Amino acid sequence: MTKNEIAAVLEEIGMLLELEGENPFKTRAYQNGARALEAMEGAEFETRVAAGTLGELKGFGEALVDKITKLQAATEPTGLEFYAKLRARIPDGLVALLEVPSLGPKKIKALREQLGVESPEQLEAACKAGRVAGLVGFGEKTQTKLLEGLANRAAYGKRHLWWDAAAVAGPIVAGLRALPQVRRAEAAGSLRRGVETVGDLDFIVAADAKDAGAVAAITEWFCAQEGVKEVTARGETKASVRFASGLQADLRIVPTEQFAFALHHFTGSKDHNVAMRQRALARGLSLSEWGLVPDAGEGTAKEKAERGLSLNAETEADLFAHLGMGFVPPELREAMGEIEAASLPRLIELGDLRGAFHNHTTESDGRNTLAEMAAAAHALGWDYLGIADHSKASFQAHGLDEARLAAQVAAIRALNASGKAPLRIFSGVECDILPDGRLDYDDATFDELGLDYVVVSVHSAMTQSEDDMTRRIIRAIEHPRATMLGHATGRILLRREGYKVDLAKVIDAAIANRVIIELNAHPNRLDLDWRWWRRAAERGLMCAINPDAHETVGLAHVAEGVRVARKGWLTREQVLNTRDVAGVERWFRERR
Ligand code: DGT
Ligand code: CA
Ligand code: CA
Ligand code: ZN
Repeated sequence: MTKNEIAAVLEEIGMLLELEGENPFKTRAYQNGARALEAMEGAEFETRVAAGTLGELKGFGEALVDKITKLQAATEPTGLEFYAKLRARIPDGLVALLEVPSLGPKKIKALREQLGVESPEQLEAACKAGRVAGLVGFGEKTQTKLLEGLANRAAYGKRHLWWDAAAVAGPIVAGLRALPQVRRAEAAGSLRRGVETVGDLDFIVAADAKDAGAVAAITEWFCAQEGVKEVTARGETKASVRFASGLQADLRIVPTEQFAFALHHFTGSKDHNVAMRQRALARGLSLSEWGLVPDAGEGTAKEKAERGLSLNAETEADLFAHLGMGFVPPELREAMGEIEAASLPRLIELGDLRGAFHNHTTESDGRNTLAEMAAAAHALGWDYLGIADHSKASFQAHGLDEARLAAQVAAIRALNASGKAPLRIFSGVECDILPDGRLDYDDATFDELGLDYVVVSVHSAMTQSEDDMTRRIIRAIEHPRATMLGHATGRILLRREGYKVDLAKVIDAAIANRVIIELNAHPNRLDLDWRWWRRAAERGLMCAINPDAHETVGLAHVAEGVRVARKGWLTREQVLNTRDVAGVERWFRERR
């Protein structure tokens, strides 16, 4: 372990001992030791540990030196038996309490001894019952503050759906670009890479670095953004803020000539950056957020860049070109082959979509009528809209029985024939896959209905074993009427894991049966996950990017589906809803 990692462990040991009621001299020794380590030069630390002379320094008693030496040789804190045992003795909930703002070891100890509180949940209950206010040293005010702290802890610890984060980031980028002092501005980080959940926002801005007034004005504007609840850090060229939702955002202002390098660095991913740096080193270059400088010679990369030794990069494309690469779209920067690839595919774009298949109306659990959905799809410039309401087993979603579905199919047919439909409507259904893998309508019904297509989805018995679930889904895929599989794992991001299923087998079955797997574009699904798509599509799996819209505004979610499809290296040829009406009709016909 490194010096700073060891310091963090000592700090933690101090707190854990204090939780246990150990005497303050002992606990303070660990905390002082941590601080002394942090202040020490890395080289001196290495030398002293190797030579066994750490104990010569003031404050480093024998017991402390022994622990530091053991931690230095270990790869993780539990390599130190003393730590492992200490940590095992203390309930996780108690350790979690240390994260609650304004709660230290002393107060936690009092809460535990007097109220039996051993977790944040128990603390919340005790506060709500008014039992905390009565304790000596607490009071009404502290109780209120603790409740606030608990709520914040839940919100701040959280990641955020990409769609929600993008809604916050969009206006900020636009606002930054509109400032007279700003030359260029972009959102970087996981948001720019299109990752399904986002930890925090990262904004990179180019400005005249020598103009301190300009830099201050940009920071000022950023910190005054609507919804900012707290400015958590503020320097000359950096600032961090926290919004009421708990979402945090970092701003970095760089000189214009560094912009492409900073944008690339803070877009990440970390693994992509590491691989890019290696590629640069192989060419005698050092790549960093400051520039691309010769590796040889005196000074750090930053100093070299400041001395004007960096290659020029107006754009990220220039940066990649210096390393003998074409532009790598941000969505691909996950160190999953994008650096080694001789050439990258032309990825699908939002403008390639001409319609979508999995959408609901008021007939089942949608909030808009068929006519309203059709008008909204037309407004998006689409050529067609597929309607797939729920089937009867999804009774909680007002699933359609045979008669209602037949009526809907007839209505759609009439609308198409009338010439009054703003675009072509395809009639489908989202048919439940029953627990044993049968579909929710019998074959005779399917024959009579004459649907254009069938989406098959799991909505019940989600706790089946992996074997059962895999067999169940494959049986549905093998049904001659199945056109596509809906939300392949049923996951709800940040809320629910997907059901247990052998996706490799499901994908094989889909390919073998020419069944499409959808990329459900709802911001909290994004299922099938992007990590599966590249391999699967290469082997012949067809994708459909489906918004699973339950109201007109939901149709726009396809934009996120396209981003995620790009992360999965998908081209327009691999996505059915880039085809025109005739192309889609042909696919459906060949499937039946
Ligand atoms: P997030 O915020 O958790 O969703 O994920 P990111 O990717 O936005 O990560 P973040 O905000 O911590 O940092 C933004 C980018 O900055 C990250 O993708 C790569 C770069 N970066 C940050 N820390 C490091 C690091 O220690 N090494 C390298 N090579 N790059 C880093
Ligand atoms: Ca981030
Ligand atoms: Ca960040
Ligand atoms: Zn569904």
